[in-house]
Amino acid sequence: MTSTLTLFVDHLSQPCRALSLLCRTIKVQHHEKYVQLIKGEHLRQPFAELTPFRKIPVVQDGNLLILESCAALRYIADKYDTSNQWYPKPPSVRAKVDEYLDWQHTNTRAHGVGYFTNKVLFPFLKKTPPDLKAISEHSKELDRVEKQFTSYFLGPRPFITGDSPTIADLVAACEFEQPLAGGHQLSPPVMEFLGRVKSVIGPEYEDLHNVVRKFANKVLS
Ligand SMILES: N[C@@H](CCC(=O)N[C@@H](CS)C(=O)NCC(=O)O)C(=O)O
Repeated sequence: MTSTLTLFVDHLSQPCRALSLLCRTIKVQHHEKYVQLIKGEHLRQPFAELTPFRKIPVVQDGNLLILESCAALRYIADKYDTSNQWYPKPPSVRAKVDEYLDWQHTNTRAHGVGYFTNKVLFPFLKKTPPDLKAISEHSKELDRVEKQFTSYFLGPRPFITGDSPTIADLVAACEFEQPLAGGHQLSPPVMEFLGRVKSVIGPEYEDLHNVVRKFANKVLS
């Protein structure tokens, strides 16, 4: 089968890493086109004509264009993961995957990005000192998110729906790695969870996360 699946990504971005890791793990043939955020390439042609939102990731599959990462993860797993592991078909299992994917936008994502942006990205882009008040507020919220993630979403299970990770776990891991790269101390259960996701994905997990870790280290040093 000739694949026309194309991801427009920058691995500094956590949803972009989740998409690349999914495609590489399920070994679907695809192209990754890099759109460098810190150079502002997402705001200029040729990328900008693809999306009115001017954000990455963008996924193109033939004539289909998907501008939201969770929709794209669901689509790719549904269409290309022949094992059905990453977006399981049973409605009751799928509901738990979707529940986390909906929750994380205003929880894990909002506060992980808030922490990273105020601590690393804005000081780099705007050459301003880090906003300590904002960082501390996001850090506090992340503590709450980590507790709720561990007690409710994981419970006694290694992954959100049981013994194998799904796209919900992949998204959770990639989002938690962002504030971790910026220096936020994650709780031991969340660190153990990241270790479990990493051991399923293999070396690609470290390769892609090293992009954001190296960038953060450079800005913070
Ligand atoms: N809801 C969107 C959010 C996408 C998003 O915020 N992307 C960020 C990178 S993680 C971006 O492109 N930011 C560039 C900007 O806001 O100028 C998704 O999950 O796909």
